[in-house]
Amino acid sequence: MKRALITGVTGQDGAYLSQLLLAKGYAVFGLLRRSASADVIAERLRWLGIAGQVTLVDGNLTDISSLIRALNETAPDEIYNLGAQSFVKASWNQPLLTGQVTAMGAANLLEAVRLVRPQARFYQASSSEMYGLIQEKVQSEKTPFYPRSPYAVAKLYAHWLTVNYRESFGMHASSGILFNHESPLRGIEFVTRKVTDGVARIKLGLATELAMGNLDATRDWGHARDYVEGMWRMLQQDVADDYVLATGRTTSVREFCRLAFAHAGLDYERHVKTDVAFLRPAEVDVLHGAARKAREKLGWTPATSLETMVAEMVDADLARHRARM
Ligand code: NDP
Ligand code: GDR
Repeated sequence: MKRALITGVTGQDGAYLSQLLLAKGYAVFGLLRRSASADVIAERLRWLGIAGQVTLVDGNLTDISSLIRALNETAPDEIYNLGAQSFVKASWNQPLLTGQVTAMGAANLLEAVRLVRPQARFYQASSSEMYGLIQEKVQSEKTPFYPRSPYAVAKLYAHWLTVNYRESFGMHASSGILFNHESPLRGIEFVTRKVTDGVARIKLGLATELAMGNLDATRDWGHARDYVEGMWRMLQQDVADDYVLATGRTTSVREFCRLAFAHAGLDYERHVKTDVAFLRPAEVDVLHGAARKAREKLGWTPATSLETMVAEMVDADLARHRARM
């Protein structure tokens, strides 16, 4: 039985990745940072019905001693570093924390792995945000980076350190440059989930308006369930490498709103307002990925269309709100 350790196990991707690895017969361990709200800790794992099957290990990416202890305790064959301060907008208000967790956290983990579990395979959750002010119309592994937020700068450090540990120490360390991926388990502050939750509240008469930021930004949105499959495939290769995962379709926030409201029989133009509070000091206007390498080398293609995902997310938020009424 293979053993996997996931940092960020309580997040969106951690939950779907746990589900995938459990279905493949892995023993799954998840790093859990201590919280005062212990009752909501495993909410996403519970939502997928797998909370009891993931063994949670105490630790924090900012504390290398806890990472060394977790690696010794769990003896993983595969390590997935998904833990991060992952909300781009918050990274301007908490740039140092973002650096400590998202950049130095990856350094702590890579170093702990090198010291106590060098034979394990390592996955780093890199991001399309690293392309930022895009240098090519469609972004691939060869596109130069131009990060536009403290978050993206931190991710770029972690990305290059992963490449460097592979090249310096021969570690099986891969970096997945993933474009935005969403699901009903997406954090409520991210745009897609904010919209689908807003649609549900308006549909059920709990609200009338939804205040949004830049509606003209475009993103290449896929489903998290498909993307965790790509992460796993990267670690099954004989040789570690870096891969883009994307759908190859880019859609504006405005169009996402239109689709989500329409799924509930609503007209977004009647409800969506713009509010400068949701604008960012520097915006990433367009992201549009090319996942050709992943398709050719990993046999990976995204299975879920944007329309199917929007419908799943709106329906899940309607069900959540109805259950509370
Ligand atoms: P989430 O924000 O849902 O989850 C982040 C996870 O990191 C949570 O489990 C959180 O724990 C954990 N975490 C935060 N700080 C620490 C810390 N100091 N020590 C240990 N764990 C910590 O992110 P996603 O699941 O959406 O994304 C997973 C990873 O992939 C992230 O690294 C993200 O930056 C990256 N990424 C995501 C993309 C996307 O579109 N979703 C695209 C590209 C990259 P807690 O529950 O305690 O807060
Ligand atoms: P992003 O995701 O910054 O791409 O990072 P987010 O959903 O927060 O924003 C996407 C785009 O939507 C615009 N936008 C709004 N965003 C939010 N959150 N709230 C709003 O009201 C709103 N209105 C418009 C934003 O300006 C932006 O252009 C996500 C995270 O998961 C990262 O961790 C990950 O690395 C990248 O995706 C790939």
